[in-house]
Amino acid sequence: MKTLFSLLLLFFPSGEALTDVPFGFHPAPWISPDLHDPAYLLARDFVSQLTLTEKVNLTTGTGWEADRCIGATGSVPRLNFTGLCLMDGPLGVRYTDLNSAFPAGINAAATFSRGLMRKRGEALGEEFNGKGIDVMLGPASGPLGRSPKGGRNWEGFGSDPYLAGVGMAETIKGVQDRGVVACAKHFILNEQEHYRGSMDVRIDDRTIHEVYLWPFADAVRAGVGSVMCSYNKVNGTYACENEWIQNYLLKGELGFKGFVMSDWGAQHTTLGSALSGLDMAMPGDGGPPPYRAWWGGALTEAVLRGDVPQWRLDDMAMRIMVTYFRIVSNSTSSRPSGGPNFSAWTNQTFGPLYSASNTSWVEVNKHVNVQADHAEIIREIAAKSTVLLKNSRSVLPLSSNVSSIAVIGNDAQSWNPNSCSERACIPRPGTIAMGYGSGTADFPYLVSPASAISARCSSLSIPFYNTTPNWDLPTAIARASKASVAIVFVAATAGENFVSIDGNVGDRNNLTLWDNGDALIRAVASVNPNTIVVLHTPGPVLLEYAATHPNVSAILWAGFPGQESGNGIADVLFGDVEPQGRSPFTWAAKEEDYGPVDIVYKAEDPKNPSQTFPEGTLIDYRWFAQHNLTPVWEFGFGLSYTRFSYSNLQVTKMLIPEPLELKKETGPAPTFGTVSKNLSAHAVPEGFQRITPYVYPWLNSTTGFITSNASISDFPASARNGSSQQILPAGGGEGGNPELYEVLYVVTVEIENVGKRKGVEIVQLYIQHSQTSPVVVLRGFDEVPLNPGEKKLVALPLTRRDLSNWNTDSQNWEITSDAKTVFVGASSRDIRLNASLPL
Ligand SMILES: *[C@@H]1O[C@H](CO)[C@@H](O)[C@H](O)[C@H]1NC(C)=O
Ligand SMILES: *[C@@H]1O[C@H](CO)[C@@H](O)[C@H](O)[C@H]1NC(C)=O
Ligand SMILES: *[C@@H]1O[C@H](CO)[C@@H](O)[C@H](O)[C@H]1NC(C)=O
Ligand SMILES: *[C@@H]1O[C@H](CO)[C@@H](O)[C@H](O)[C@H]1NC(C)=O
Ligand SMILES: *[C@@H]1O[C@H](CO)[C@@H](O)[C@H](O)[C@H]1NC(C)=O
Ligand SMILES: *[C@@H]1O[C@H](CO)[C@@H](O)[C@H](O)[C@H]1NC(C)=O
Ligand SMILES: *[C@@H]1O[C@H](CO)[C@@H](O)[C@H](O)[C@H]1NC(C)=O
Ligand SMILES: *[C@@H]1O[C@H](CO)[C@@H](O)[C@H](O)[C@H]1NC(C)=O
Ligand SMILES: *[C@@H]1O[C@H](CO)[C@@H](O)[C@H](O)[C@H]1NC(C)=O
Ligand SMILES: *[C@@H]1O[C@H](CO)[C@@H](O)[C@H](O)[C@H]1NC(C)=O
Ligand SMILES: CC(=O)N[C@H]1CO[C@H](CO)[C@@H](O)[C@@H]1O
Ligand SMILES: CC(=O)N[C@H]1CO[C@H](CO)[C@@H](O)[C@@H]1O
Repeated sequence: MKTLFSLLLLFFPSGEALTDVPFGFHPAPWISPDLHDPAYLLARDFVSQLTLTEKVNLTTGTGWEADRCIGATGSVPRLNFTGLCLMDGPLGVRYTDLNSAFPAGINAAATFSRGLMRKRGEALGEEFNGKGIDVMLGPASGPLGRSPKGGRNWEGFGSDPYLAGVGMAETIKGVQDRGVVACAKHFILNEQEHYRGSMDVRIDDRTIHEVYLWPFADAVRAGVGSVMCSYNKVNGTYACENEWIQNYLLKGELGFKGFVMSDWGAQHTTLGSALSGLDMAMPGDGGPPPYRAWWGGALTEAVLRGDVPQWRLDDMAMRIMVTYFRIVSNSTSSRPSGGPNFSAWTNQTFGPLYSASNTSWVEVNKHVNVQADHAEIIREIAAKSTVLLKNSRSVLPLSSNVSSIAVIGNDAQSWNPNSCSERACIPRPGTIAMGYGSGTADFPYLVSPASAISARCSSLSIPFYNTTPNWDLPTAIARASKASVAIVFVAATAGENFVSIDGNVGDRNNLTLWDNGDALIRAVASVNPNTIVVLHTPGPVLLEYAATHPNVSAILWAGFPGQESGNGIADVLFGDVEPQGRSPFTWAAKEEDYGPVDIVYKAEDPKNPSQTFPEGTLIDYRWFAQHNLTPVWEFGFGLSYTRFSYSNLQVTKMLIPEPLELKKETGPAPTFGTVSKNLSAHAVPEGFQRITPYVYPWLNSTTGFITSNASISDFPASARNGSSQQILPAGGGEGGNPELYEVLYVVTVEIENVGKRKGVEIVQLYIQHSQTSPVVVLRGFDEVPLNPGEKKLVALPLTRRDLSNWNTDSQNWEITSDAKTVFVGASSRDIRLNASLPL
């Protein structure tokens, strides 16, 4: 442990060292040979034929805007391998046309429907595949949503790790089933946009395991092909250079077999990134001269110098190619050959193949329509993700007996939603259906609430009025007082820090509505007793006044529903779709109630911003439970148009299978082919025409090395050690030790629809790990459609992992001896039944 301790001191100089780590954080784990896996065999045959520079080409992007995609790797022309095309983002293909704009991840989460999450993933995969894209840069569970104001929370699946893990796994399976590699991002702790490029997040071992790493474990278990390391630092070291999170946690403990790519520009060194487990540098350029890249030619030099062992480079290449052969080239979806059939960098039909060099003008945009029938699933998710937060006097669903309807607010209106780049519009004359930044896509169209509701009204012969004055309250009041029902549409937005709206640099500056929204609600409610509020927001806003206002009869959160926004909300308002959305985050009465999780807007030391997470595992509803705080609406909350009763909770202990015989050691690191020591063999071939400013893998000089190897002394010898390594106790399979996923108990409960309408109940299962804490955590859910009077038995499995806590000493999951209770109910606070677990 002595060498380990000094290693820790070296890399975590001001952090607390772990004790008894059985396996250091070096070397970077390699994928073990799997001779039963056809993808492994194909990759082995392919990589074995590659020269050093060809291998390096696979690991390094060709540079920002060099090719047609957001990211593109080098190619291997000798073997007809065209390289990989990587594109944003998590809700649709960004920077192209004739694509769909799907509901955001936060809406997929709010459906609490594994089936809809999967279908959304499949449809996304079909669109990326149809454009000739190899890697979709999503889904995201980082940020997880520690702070409700986090700019990119809406791209992911809400602030509960269990729900986020399900969202990740279902999306990944859907996308990859359609022949596109998914990318789980951003790994890890990129919880805020302010200072994201330098923020040092200092996090304890238990919190990272039980909260932030959890959804990534589900992603790895689902077979995700790639992971994107994030911009921030973790315990003093940049994420993409961090041997603890990449070598130890991701590749060691979680057994990740795909490749790790850097976020765009998140790589900072040649050796640090290579030896800590990075496999692909994106976008490839941005490093120092002469190569203008941290990898490319600089990595070729590092391998020739021996600073990066051949096995490490070979493992990078294998991880990329196994993934490619497993997911892309084996796809049953027809994939046009020859790379993408669009360019991210121009909307014109003719344009440069090589955008940064403005050369090779061809028909670069084929304008392939990939939308198919995806509008249907988009509309279904838009409706089923709508969370009915309040419905007093049963004002909803609306029916033909309503004598008139007024729609009020900018946020209901039709407009050109693509009129501002990155969806960062101020002022915004129309409805909002996604956030801003790189997690966006261009809308093919956007159905506004006003147009959809107006169409409904005309078919039901209900007089319809529409007004837009967010700032002109007298007009809003005049209109609202004349209608029998007034529907107010209000919004807030959030996004990524490279664009700023109204001073919101990605993260929201406050938790109130934008554009005078609160005043508009109050004005309308002051005169109309059937005021319905619809919210398009990236997360919670402070709405206690509306929740308790007698004239605000209904409140619905519609999130960021995508292109079918208006149809989706109309389906719920008029009762064509039963509301089944449940809030994937907690709505506090006041901001302080969330705990010490505020965004660091102004760092004490702006050059070295750092952040601890003092709340530990207690984010969102867990914090409220621990501190006995009452939220306005809790995590998991959502009303229905009918009512459900819960009965007959039973816990069945399953047979505990024998522990699996795990391999205790890996084999030694394999190498594929040989690397010539002859420097001339790695020079640019004679007569090769460079495309400026492409990043290439070739040596700049054949007489000696140009880059410095000075920093190799920063690394312990273990960083280059390719001999057999111990397998971590919590490891041994994709997603960790396979035993963690064994079902130990099955919880059954009967649900009955005791109302007069059909409806969908979202049954939720929470676990209390220890009686000394009031905190319960989500560990299961199911979507249960029921007709009036119908009753169903629902079975919810509980795995070893679900019942475990992370033990920092043993570095393993452990079911503590504390008594544990199972709670089943309709939200994190609306618990209907409980039972103790027979341990
Ligand atoms: C391709 O997919 C088929 C069907 O799922 C599977 O049997 C086969 O092993 C896969 N091949 C590769 C190279 O992954
Ligand atoms: C590396 O990729 C670039 C860009 O695709 C290509 O021009 C070059 O020939 C490749 N180099 C090797 C060694 O294959
Ligand atoms: C590459 O493609 C060309 C043209 O289709 C073909 O003639 C050649 O055999 C291919 N080479 C390899 C190594 O597959
Ligand atoms: C990271 O820092 C935290 C807080 O200082 C500490 O508790 C934890 O042990 C550190 N992790 C590692 C791997 O050093
Ligand atoms: C392409 O068109 C979209 C939608 O109108 C627009 O948002 C985007 O800025 C355009 N991109 C370029 C490169 O002109
Ligand atoms: C790019 O090339 C085209 C065609 O050669 C030319 O018309 C255009 O001006 C160039 N654009 C820039 C920015 O150099
Ligand atoms: C309309 O009818 C429904 C039942 O169909 C009833 O619940 C609701 O209160 C009525 N609304 C109005 C405004 O009369
Ligand atoms: C909150 O931020 C939004 C957007 O910048 C702004 O419109 C609103 O006025 C702010 N709210 C308050 C109370 O300052
Ligand atoms: C509710 O609306 C009625 C008009 O129908 C109005 O008289 C009353 O003041 C409103 N209540 C509140 C609390 O604003
Ligand atoms: C080194 O490689 C170059 C180019 O491939 C070749 O011409 C030369 O003969 C090689 N030198 C030795 C010593 O093998
Ligand atoms: C590489 C690729 O995706 N090519 C397709 C682009 O779109 C045309 C249709 O216009 C297809 O024929 C290509 O196969
Ligand atoms: C140090 C060195 O040799 N740099 C060369 C690298 O290649 C570029 C372009 O080919 C030359 O301009 C540099 O002199």
